[in-house]
Formats: sequence, C-alpha cells, structure tokens
Amino acid sequence: MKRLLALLATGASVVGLTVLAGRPAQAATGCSAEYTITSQWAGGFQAGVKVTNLGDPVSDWTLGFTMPDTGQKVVQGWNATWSQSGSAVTAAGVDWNRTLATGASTDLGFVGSFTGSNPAPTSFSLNGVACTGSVTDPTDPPTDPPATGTPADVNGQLHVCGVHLCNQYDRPIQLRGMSTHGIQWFGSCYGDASLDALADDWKSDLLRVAMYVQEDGYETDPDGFTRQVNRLVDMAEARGMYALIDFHTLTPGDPNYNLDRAKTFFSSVAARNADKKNVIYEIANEPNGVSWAAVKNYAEQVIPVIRAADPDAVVIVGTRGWSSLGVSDGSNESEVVNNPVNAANIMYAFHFYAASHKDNYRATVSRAASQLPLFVSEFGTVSATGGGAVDRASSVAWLDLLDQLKISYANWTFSDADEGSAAFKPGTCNGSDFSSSAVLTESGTLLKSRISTADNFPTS
Ligand code: IDC
Repeated sequence: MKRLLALLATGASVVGLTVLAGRPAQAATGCSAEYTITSQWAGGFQAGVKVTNLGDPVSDWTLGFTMPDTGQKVVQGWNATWSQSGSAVTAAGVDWNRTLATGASTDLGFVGSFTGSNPAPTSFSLNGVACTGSVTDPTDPPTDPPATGTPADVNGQLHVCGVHLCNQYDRPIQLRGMSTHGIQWFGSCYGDASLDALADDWKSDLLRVAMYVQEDGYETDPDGFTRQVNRLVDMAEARGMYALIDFHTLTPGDPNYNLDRAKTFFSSVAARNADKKNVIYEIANEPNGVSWAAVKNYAEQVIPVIRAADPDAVVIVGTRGWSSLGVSDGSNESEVVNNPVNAANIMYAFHFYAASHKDNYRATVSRAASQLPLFVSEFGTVSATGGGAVDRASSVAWLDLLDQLKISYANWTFSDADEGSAAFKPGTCNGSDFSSSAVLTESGTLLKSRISTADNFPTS
C-alpha cells in the first residue's frame, strides 16, 4: 500500500460522516470517513480518506463524494479505482479491499490539483446512498429522548470540569447507579421490567453495561455484543439513565492485548451513539499485571478513535492494579498524577470491594480526589472475589466518602448471580418481580436504600 505523506500543517481537516452501502433492506449500514489533506503546495495537494465500515459487512463498494470547488481535480489516486466527472468523484474498491467487515477500515488517497481555495469534499456516500451521520440498523429503531425530569434529561451532556463530573450547567454532580453482571451470562436480568425497576424504584442515575471481552464475551461475536450494548444504551436512554459502556477487560490484564478489538468496538459504538447525551465510555475495566505506562499508551490510542466519532463524551480510563490507582500493586495515584493520559474530558477509574479494600484505599481516594477526576465505575460490598458476606461498615464508610467527594459510582452487580455482590436473589431474573423487597439480597437492600434517595442536581 502506498503510504500517505506525513501530516503537514497545511489545511488538514477531519470530516466525520456516514456512508450507507447499497445493501439488502434489512442490513445495518453506516461508516465513518476521515478526510485529511496530508500535504499542499501551490496548485496541488495530497489527501487521504480513511473509510471505516460501521454497519454489516459490505462488498463491491464505491465511495462517492463532491468536490465543493470546481477547480479541484483528482490527478492520481491509489488503493481504489478513481474517476471524476465535474465535481463528482468516485473511488471503487479494488481486489484486496473490496470487502469491508464490520469495523474494518481502508485508507484511500489521491494527489489533486486545485485553483482558489481547497475546501474538504462533502456528501460522501457509498454505492449511491447518501450519508446520514450515524449507523442505520433496522433491528434497532431510534428511541425517544429521555423523559422530562429524569437524571439524563436534567443533566444533559456531561463533561469533566476540574476534578468533577459536571452537567450541562457546568455544575458538579454525582451519579449513583448499578453495573450489570457480564451480559454474556445474565442477559435475562436486563429486560424492560428490571430496567423499569432500576429507573423507577431504585431511582438509579446510571446503568453500567459490563461487556466482557474474553470469557465468552465480545471476542466470540463482535457484532452481536455490539448490538446488545447498543440496545442497553437505548433502554437506559428511554428511562432517563446514563449508560456507561464498559469494555470489560479482566484476563489478560494488559488492555493492549485487546487494542484492535477496542478500536473496532469503540469506533462503532461511538459513531452509533454520538448524538446521544447519556453515554459515557469506559475503555478498560481493570488493567492488571501491567505498567501504568502501558495502560496510558492504550488509552492514548483508543481515546482518539472515540473522539473522532463522538467528540464530546466523557471517557473513563482504568488504572493499574485492577483500577486501584496502582495501590493493589504497591503503588499509588502519583504515577497517574505525574504522567496523566494526554487527553481532555477524561476521568480515572477507581474500583474497590468493601470487605477487601479499606482504610488505606479510602485514604488514597481522599488524597487523589483533589488531583484527579475519579469515577468509581465498579465496587462491591463484599470481598474482591465478588462473593462472601457484605461488609456493611466498610461499605457505608465508602459510600459516605463518595457522597462527600461527589464521586459517581456503579455497584457490582444488578443481577441474580449466586454470589454476595449480586443485588437480587438467585432465580429473580427468571421471574417478573424486580421491585419487592423479597427479591433483594443484603447487598441489594443496602444499595437500593442508598441509590434511591433524592438526587440534588443543580439546574443553574
Ligand atoms: C466476577 C464475577 C464472577 C465471575 C468473575 C470472572 O462476580 O461471577 O466469575 O468475575 O469473570 C472485578 C471484576 C469483575 C469481577 C468482580 C468480582 O471487574 O469482573 O466479577 N471483581 O470478582 N474486579 C474486582 C472484583
């Protein structure tokens, strides 16, 4: 493949868009394309177009776009068969890139000439179907915006301000909610009835969607798991809850093992959910057995993929030692403070299990909270195995600390797993009652009592 020249300062621009392929009516379609002028000189320029297919696999594609300036001409192109008629340019796939799997990208390029200005092309399309800006999935119809007065409606698009998570009024807020268990195992716990209970009875502000990558998770069926995650994002949105999309890496502990999968997954879910205000991305659940430098390197490769598709969403970065800010590996928050991820609008994950992680972990969070934006995207009331007895005293000490520091949290788990961390008794998800106190475990009773107290979201 002919390589593009290094990016020069001259007129580089990135265009996010969607191309729809001419496909059977029931296919999910969509892609993103990045147009970059890599070099420009008097009357000439070189440009690259990175096309990523976000829908179902496509074959025999033709990319079309419009040159906005009548003087712009493709002189010579590569990695496709190029032609131009007036301002209309087409690039047809060649043998080795004619088929694009879901999430697959191909880099096209050309040398062009121009007179006057040299604006970016517009109206990208594939196989003659106009671009829409998002994935169209006929099995996945658009949902209504969150109902008035719900957490997502009141707070709107979130962002990081200082060390806090802030709402659309630029005021710090705390989100309190629950994490799913692995969606590959506990799908029956995430239907309309249980999520109604979570939103209406628990008054939960958020649902963390734990999509394991290994352990029969994403790697076994990327398209299927991507759809499940999107479906849960929609179900959370319809109920006014934020959705935390958790790329649940755990074993192996080095997130770089899943770097390509992460890029594919996040480019897809970020493009598909870009217009929603209720989505937060968590790029690596619990890095372990790996240096902070390696985690940071992973983050700095995955975050730009998300930003290209969904520029304004908050991203949560896992930390060393099972997201303990390094404490479980004998380190502490200083490794992050001294070497932060080079990206804006991000927070760092801190996870704890109350029966295992006590005063020294709480001291770390108290200290770190004034220096780093923290999000407790997972915690348990029990031991780090996910089982054993609820440690009520430690759990309450933790929850009081998080409330005091306005640190958002999601509890492991909103499920009926047969382990102490689950909120529901085993078998609950086979039934229809998710609301009575009879279906709650000790952990579920405690968490419901904490999460269902009134929120106090500033609105000015
Ligand atoms: C646990 C589950 C358990 C499952 C195990 C392995 O509770 O049912 O068998 O994972 O997949 C974490 C992880 C989270 C763990 C949880 C409890 O993020 O996946 O879930 N835990 O061990 N970090 C610390 C504890």
